Amino acid sequence: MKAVIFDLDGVICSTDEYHYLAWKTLADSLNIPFDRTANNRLRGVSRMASLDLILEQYRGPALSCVEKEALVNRKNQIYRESLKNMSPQDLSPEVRDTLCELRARGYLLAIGSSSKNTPFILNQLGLGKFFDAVSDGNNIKNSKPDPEVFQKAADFLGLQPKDCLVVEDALSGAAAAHSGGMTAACVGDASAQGAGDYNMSSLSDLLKILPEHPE
Ligand code: B16
Ligand code: MG
Repeated sequence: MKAVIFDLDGVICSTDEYHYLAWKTLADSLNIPFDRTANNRLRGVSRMASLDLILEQYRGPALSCVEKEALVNRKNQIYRESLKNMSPQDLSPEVRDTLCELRARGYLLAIGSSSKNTPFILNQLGLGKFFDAVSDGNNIKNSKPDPEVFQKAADFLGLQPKDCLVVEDALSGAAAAHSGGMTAACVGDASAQGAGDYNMSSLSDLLKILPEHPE
């Protein structure tokens, strides 16, 4: 491994909870049952694909594309509101120390996130210029489980997929890594479901998986 490509929401930061709360507000307003278990299906999935998953339980009149667009915009407004107060203090010491140690060992570090809010979140966390490459929802056509976001991250780093370890909390993200020819180390829901080549109890386990020097 020469590089580590990190998912953002649910790996670098806990914005997955803000996604959940924003979708929950929207689902409640449409009388759609939605809970944390249902939310796990949305991890790593694009905004519109997430809405489509939620609408599987919708029993109201058919929605037009314009109405669906308005719904995802509303969700994003609620979500962005919760990001406003994020600061570098929201970066956990474990995440910060793990990133710094991996960099000190000589690994390249990248982001591979489905989120179009990635640049804003990285800036809020004080990580705007930290990563060697950022591939996110703004530079892809196909969201996870398609491997595009990770393949672009590897391209940006000038590396082959086999040189990259992907860190993910989503089943869709682990599947994306595998179909892109990459190894997956998982935390959270994806780890609990055994989706990774490595299923970690927390992010700092990366320091046990990856050798002291890139090979
Ligand atoms: P946005 P990740 C994903 O980010 C989230 O897991 C998923 O819940 C969200 O719908 C998707 O980004 C799009 O996010 O609405 O901010 O563009 O986990 O790939 O970092
Ligand atoms: Mg995630």
